[in-house]
Amino acid sequence: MIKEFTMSSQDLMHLEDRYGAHNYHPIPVVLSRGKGVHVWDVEGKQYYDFLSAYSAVNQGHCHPRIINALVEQAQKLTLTSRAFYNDRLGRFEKYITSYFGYDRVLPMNTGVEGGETAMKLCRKWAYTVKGVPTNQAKVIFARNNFWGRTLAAISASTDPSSTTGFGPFMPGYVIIPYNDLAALEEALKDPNVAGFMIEPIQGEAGVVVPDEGYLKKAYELCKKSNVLFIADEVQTGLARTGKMLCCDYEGVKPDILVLGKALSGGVLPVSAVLANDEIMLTIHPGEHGSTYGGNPLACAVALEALEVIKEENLAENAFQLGNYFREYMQHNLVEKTDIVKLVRGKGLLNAIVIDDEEEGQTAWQICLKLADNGLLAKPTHGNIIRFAPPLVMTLAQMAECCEIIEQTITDF
Ligand code: IF1
Repeated sequence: MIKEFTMSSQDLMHLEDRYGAHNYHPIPVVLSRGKGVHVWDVEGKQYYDFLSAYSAVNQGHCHPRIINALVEQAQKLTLTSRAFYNDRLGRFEKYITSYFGYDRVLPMNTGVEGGETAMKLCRKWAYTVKGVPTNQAKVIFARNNFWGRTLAAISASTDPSSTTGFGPFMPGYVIIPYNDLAALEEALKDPNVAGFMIEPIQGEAGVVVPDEGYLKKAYELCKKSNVLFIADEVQTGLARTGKMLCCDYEGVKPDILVLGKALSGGVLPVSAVLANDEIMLTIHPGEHGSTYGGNPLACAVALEALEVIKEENLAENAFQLGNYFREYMQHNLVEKTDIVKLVRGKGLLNAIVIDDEEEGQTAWQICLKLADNGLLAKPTHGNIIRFAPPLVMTLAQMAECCEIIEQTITDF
């Protein structure tokens, strides 16, 4: 252990600035501890966490059961690679496939690896099952999608900050407007389309909720054209939106389901792609994988993280508290101030849209004031502030946080 000497937030921010890549612009808060819905900075100031590491700590920071699973397994066996079997993977595979109702799972690490895996499965299925001519498969995405930072992921992006300076891009992509069934119907006329990958709610785009029935209709259009419906539930999944999966609101069962983030309760990167045999078995030994994919530590942690979601009824809690949050914001900010234009979301994935001329400045300033007032949130896309606390929050805590948000914004 390197000899620890106390460093201030300023010192630590300077270290990151001097020695780290400048690929982020964080809120100037330096965190050193987390527990449940709270995090503390190095000076000991307590905050409510309303970002939840972008929905990776749905179970709350350092959930005791998940940490115990981590520590216990870490003292036995952490990584074997898939060159050998291990005694955690099969148990995890059985558990998660019955948990979501699929034949099989392909375990990976980050959310974007889950998306890449879904893309490879979709293309492989197109060539070997659907009969699309080799290297002609196309995948449809919605404008303003976000599924990660790899070259395949940003090739689907319509956000210049994700794409500028990183070309050339992956071919075989079709981009249509989100929440537009006519555009989807038109795009599906191409017989070489293999899949449609969609976020049930667009997170990064600013918590954009599609019309009621969009997912169901989109799924049906895909089935009519023998195209795979791929749900990217990396951010919306695992109880975040008030159901176990956001697709559950419309009874849609994706052909390929991508999970990540809270799959490990924010303890280490774990992602997973679920599908039935016809799709999953198109990939054969040696055709896909990853050093850490399905490692025993990840499996032990993810199994516990999934159990916690069910046993603590996190979806139901998110559903109830989400209604409280949106009603409170609607009555006390949208209807009473001209600074908050609207509130939107499902469960505990919500955002408010700030009416600000100087693009994004006000939202940023509000988030700095929220931090001063003990609540952490961060703007996405300039004038939108996402509010997504851990799903273990109590109603009393939510009420307190709504007052903090209201007070901070009305003081503006
Ligand atoms: C960062 C955004 C959110 C995702 C969906 C796949 C991934 C993500 C729907 C890839 C990741 C993260 C990335 C993180 C911030 C956060 C984010 F602002 F970047 F876009 F949540 F909205 N599908 N989203 O949201 O998962 O590879 O990151 O594990 O700092 O880049 P990943």
